[in-house]
Amino acid sequence: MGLKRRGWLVWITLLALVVTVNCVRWSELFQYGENAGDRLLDPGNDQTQELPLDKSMYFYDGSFDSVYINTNGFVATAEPTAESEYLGKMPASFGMIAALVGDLDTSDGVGKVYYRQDASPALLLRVAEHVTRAFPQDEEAVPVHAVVVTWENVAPHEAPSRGDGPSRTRNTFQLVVASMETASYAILLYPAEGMQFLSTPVGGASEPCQAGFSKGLVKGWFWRATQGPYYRITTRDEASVRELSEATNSGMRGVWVYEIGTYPFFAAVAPVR
Ligand SMILES: [Ca+2]
Repeated sequence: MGLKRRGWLVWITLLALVVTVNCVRWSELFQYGENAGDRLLDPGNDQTQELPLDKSMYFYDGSFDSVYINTNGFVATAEPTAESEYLGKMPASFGMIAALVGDLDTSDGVGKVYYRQDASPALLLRVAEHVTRAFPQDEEAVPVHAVVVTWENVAPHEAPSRGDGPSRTRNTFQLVVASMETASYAILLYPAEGMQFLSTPVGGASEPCQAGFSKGLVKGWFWRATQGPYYRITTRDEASVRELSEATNSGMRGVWVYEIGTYPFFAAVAPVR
C-alpha cells in the first residue's frame, strides 16, 4: 500500500471517529420511560392520544392548550385525520410537528410511544442547553414547560402475513417541544444506532419518512381553506432521512432545533445554520 493511500486511510478513520464521537447517542436522549413518569400510547397502527397542556404551546402564530400524540411519528395541534389521508400526501390538513412520519406500527408490543409533559428543573436545564447551542446569538433561553415524546423501536407497518419476527427493522427517535413564555422550540433527536429504516410502504410504494413542520389548512381568500406554511427538514430522498442522524443544524450531530412558534406574531420556521 502506498504511503499516500495509507495517509488517506488514516484520515478516513479519524474522520469516522470524529463523526461517531459527535453524534448524539441513544443514552443521550432526554430521560424517558415509565421511570420518567411517561404515559404509554396504546399499541396499534394509527393510535392518537390527546395531551392537555399545563402551559400553552406556540406553533406558527397559534397558541395551543393541548396536543395529540400519534403512532406515526408526529405530534398534532388538532385531532389527526386517519393515516390514509396524509401518508404519502403530505403536508397534512392539520397542524403537524413531524419528528419522523411514516406508516409506523406498534401493534407487536415491541415498539412503544412514550409521552409526558415535564417542567422539572433538570429537564428544563437540558432543554436550555440544546436551545442555547442552536441559537448562541439569542438572549438566554428560559424554558418553562416541555412535552417529551419518544418513539422507541417502532417498526414499519407490514401486512400480517409478512411476519413479526426479530428481523423487523426499528427506529428510535425523540421530539421535545419546549416552551418559553412567548416562544416554542422543537428539539428533534435521532441517535444513529436507533435508526434502522428510512422509508415505509405507503400505497404499494416505498415512501421516505418525513421530518418537518406544517401549519395545516388555513383560511384563505373568501374563507376558502388553503394549505398553510410547510417546512421540510427532509426531502423526498432517503439520503436526507439518513442525514437526520449524521448531520445537524444545532451544533450536535443527530440533534435538530427549530423555533416553531412565537406569540403574538410569527415569521417562519427557518434553518438555524
Ligand atoms: Ca401506521
